[in-house]
Amino acid sequence: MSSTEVLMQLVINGDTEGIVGGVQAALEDGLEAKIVLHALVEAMDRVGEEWRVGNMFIPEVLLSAKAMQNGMALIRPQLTSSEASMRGKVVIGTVQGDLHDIGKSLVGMMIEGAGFEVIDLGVDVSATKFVEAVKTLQPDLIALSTLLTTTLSYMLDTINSLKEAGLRSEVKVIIGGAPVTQEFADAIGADGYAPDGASAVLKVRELIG
Ligand code: B1M
Repeated sequence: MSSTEVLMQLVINGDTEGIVGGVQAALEDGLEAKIVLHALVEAMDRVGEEWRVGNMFIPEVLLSAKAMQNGMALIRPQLTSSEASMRGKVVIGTVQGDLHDIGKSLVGMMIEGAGFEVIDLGVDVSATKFVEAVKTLQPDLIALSTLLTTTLSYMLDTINSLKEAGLRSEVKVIIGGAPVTQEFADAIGADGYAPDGASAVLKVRELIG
């Protein structure tokens, strides 16, 4: 098995401890952090598919998610250290009702790696919390993530709450996550949409870079 296949297998098996040694060994062997990241993301996609067809269950998916996070923690320094000078401030969070953490954290990490200061509000972040964060932290941009179709409406709520607080013109808003589309972003008046981390970096640069 190649080292990326080993990493994928560790995530799929939910081996939360083994992944630490696996990623360390891969990095020591000279594998680039972005290749490691690619393997982790691909493994999580595989987990999603197995879950969708009923071959995996939530406790197993959670272990895989934890393994993925443990692996990501090790490559974080390489992904974020390249351009340390801060080009602008970004607040990121997963919207209310949604507990999915991985994609949002990954996108935040990539934006940070591109030289922006990133403040991660976590998951299940209400519109009120985003508004508070805009008031107190004064970011240039907020980045909203969701993976559930049922929580898409909270993206609109957040934008409406910013308008009601008179803050909409103070901050750019980008949105992303599996069910999000450019059409949806246009419909709710977001400044941008990005399908993945790399596009999110480009969008942030375009809007505030
Ligand atoms: Co959830 N879940 N889940 N889940 N889960 C999905 C999203 C789902 C597609 C699975 C499925 O049915 N096939 C489905 C959503 C269906 C829908 O609404 N359309 C689903 C569901 C239904 C649920 C529950 C409702 C299940 C239940 O309880 N019945 C429940 C909801 C809980 C809640 O949030 N209130 C639930 C729970 C969970 C777990 C807790 C078990 C776990 C999350 C653990 C954690 O995050 N700590 C989990 C997981 C792991 C998944 C899957 C398997 C993987 C998600 C993931 O981490 N992917 C997922 C199926 C899948 O996606 N294949 C699924 C890896 C990650 C790197 O990709 O998050 O897509 P992703 O992020 C990408 C892009 O989307 C984008 O860039 C990222 C990098 O490329 N992106 C952005 C994300 N945010 C962005 C923001 C941006 C720009 C781009 O700018 C701001």
